[in-house]
Amino acid sequence: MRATKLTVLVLAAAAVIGLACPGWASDDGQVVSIAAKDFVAAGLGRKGFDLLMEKNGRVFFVASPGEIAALAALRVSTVIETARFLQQAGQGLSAGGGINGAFHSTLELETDLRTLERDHPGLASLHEIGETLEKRKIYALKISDNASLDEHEPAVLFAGCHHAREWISVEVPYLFGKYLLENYDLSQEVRALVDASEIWIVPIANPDGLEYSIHVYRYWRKNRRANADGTYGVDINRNYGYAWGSDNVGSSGQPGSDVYRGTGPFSEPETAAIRNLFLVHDFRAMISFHSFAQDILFPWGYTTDAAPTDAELGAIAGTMAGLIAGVHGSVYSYGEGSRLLYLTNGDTVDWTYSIAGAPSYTIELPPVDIDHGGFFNDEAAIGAIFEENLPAMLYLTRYAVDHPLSLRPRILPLRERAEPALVRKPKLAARPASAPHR
Ligand code: 0X9
Ligand code: CA
Ligand code: ZN
Repeated sequence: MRATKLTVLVLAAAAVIGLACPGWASDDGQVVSIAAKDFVAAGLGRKGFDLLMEKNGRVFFVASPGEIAALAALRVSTVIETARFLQQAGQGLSAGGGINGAFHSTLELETDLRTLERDHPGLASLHEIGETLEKRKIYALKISDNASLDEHEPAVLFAGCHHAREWISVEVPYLFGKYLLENYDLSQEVRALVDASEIWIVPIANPDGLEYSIHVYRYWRKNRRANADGTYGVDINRNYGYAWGSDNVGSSGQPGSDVYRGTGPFSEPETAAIRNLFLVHDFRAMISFHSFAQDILFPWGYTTDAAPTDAELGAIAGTMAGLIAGVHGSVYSYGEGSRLLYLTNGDTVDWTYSIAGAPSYTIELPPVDIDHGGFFNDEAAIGAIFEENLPAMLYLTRYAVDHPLSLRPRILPLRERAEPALVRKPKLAARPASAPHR
């Protein structure tokens, strides 16, 4: 395994301020920052720099003396940040990961999902639920007793990586699947849950975006749709069919925007794949993992009005937050997405909730803020982040098994269940147009 970014940071910083550090020469590198707009304009996203983070509109990375000289020759204004980073590292900055490091690429995930299926015949079956614009497969791992049979059991969905740069969101659902399979024979609780349900795991909803984030531009968020105006990408978390495009605050009609909603609801293969999966099974709950903020968000996203089952959504979220805090003490806030964070329309959980009131959550994984690494999780922290989410995932699965949605079928008329692309025009929510998007 490669050295974590944090190690690189500390070593680089130590070299600069003259600490004894065997094997590290002072000319090995500096932590530098460049204004994000200059970084993009100069095409630096394609240069393979060892990226660390983006903060306050600046991109931070490690550069060798030769690279610093090359940047100067390009007339890109570059600030040496090494000493400041050493101070922050001492305060627990977590900016690790490597240029994919212990995180999964799409190929690594495919290999690992196939291994899980092979090692657990009868309990795991791997499904290709869609194909992306760049012809990558979108995979769903189904975990159940008699996994190859459709036994019409209550289903739960755990998805990751709607947003390309949120690498930790791949690992938590993947590790949940691995945990269930490896503990089926060891744990009464796991066995009972797996026997009673279908647990569907889609660790990478946006494989094209993830590969772009790994190989070209670490901060890429959207998919890789070639838009009509020459820009790239649709925000997969603004392309679902409920309240799609209901205003220009919760999503954008500008193709170059990071929250571009696409040309129509479910215009993208990634959202269509999740829709087609969700509509043919009895899904009773779901979590879509994102990062970062340590939040548990529930519908609605498109309006600050309370959802029909707001009290139930909040109670489940509160229980999950308590379970998470009980593991390593991490505090995850919870509330309606539109109120706790900002308005979104066309997001995943509004749509899954709209089908029949399935309790649906966006979990924003650690870190809590940009000062603790933003989209960069230390690869050494992957296990702890999974561990703290495990009881919440088990709880939500048990809840789904115990609570059929037929108890409250009136959230949307049935005809809208049958025709998911049908958009009900919600009333516009009053909100300042300045809400920031991450
Ligand atoms: O903006 C998003 O899609 C999610 N946040 S992220 O930083 N991962 O991009 C939040 C979606 C949750 N819904 C609402 N906040 N309404
Ligand atoms: Ca089964
Ligand atoms: Zn996200």
